[in-house]
Amino acid sequence: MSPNLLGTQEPSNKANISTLSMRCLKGCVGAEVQDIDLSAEMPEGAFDWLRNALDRQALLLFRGQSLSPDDLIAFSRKFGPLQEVAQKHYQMEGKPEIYIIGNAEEGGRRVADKSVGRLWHSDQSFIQYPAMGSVLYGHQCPAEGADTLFANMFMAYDALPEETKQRIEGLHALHSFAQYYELLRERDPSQPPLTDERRAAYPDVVHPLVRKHPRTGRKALYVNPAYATRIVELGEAESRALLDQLFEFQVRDDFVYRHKWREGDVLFWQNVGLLHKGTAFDESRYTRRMHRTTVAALPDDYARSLLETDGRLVS
Ligand SMILES: O=C(O)CCC(=O)C(=O)O
Ligand SMILES: [Fe+2]
Repeated sequence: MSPNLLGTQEPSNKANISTLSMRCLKGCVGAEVQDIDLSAEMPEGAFDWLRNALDRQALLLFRGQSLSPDDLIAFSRKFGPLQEVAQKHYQMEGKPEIYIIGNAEEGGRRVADKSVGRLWHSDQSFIQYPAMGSVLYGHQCPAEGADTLFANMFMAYDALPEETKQRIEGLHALHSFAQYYELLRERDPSQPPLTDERRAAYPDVVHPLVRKHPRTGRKALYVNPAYATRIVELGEAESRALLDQLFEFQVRDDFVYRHKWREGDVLFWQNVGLLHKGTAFDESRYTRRMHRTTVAALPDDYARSLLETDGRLVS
């Protein structure tokens, strides 16, 4: 029996991908994919099936996985080249593709980033060409706390009043790594001040408030409170008011799924259509160790994600 699809009756490793199935997670904010072992070679057709599912569902959950760092890298790489993250400090030794998140220590030294992702955000919206998606693997998970919240921005966009949809089409927000870093330091004073070098490496960038998925064409509300600082076309007060309104709207309960981690869970999300944030846990009682990879966007994806009405030229 093929090791690729647990429970399949297929005699060869060209398992029939119709055995893959999905079930909605809370009102289809995301979906759980069943009967697949991500450490095994993928059966024919499974990659396209998964890619398609990710494009449409924005968040995929796979439970019961057992992934070595190399397995995680190999699985993630099927979806695009992997990127290193800005926080070089917490890359896995010898495997810079893996970013370690949590409070785990090795030899008395903390090797995991414990303050990342605690505000609603879309990964890498502070750079011009944000990554396509991220894969997060629960290697060691606290028995309570440390849930991750996900908000579906396709659903949020669809639910906006028609008048707001019209108002925001054609508007752009400034996204700032420096602002995020300051917010982070307010929460975790052990973070060193932002160096001039890092500030220069991540200058503010501009993204439209509405992007569409580069393959499905579905529109998403693309803004988040961690990085977006102001709307470039509006005056300060108007910009603040609209941002606050959107920030509140976009994380309404209808669009949010709370994931309670079990060891062996893998979550794969795409960044155009999803916001997420981590939550606290009792660090004196529990160890958390998550392994994350970051899948780069294909070169033309950003251009394809702009609305036809967006007047900007993208090189
Ligand atoms: O810690 C978490 O649950 C979320 C971390 C996060 O934001 C990420 O992996 O991109
Ligand atoms: Fe994140």
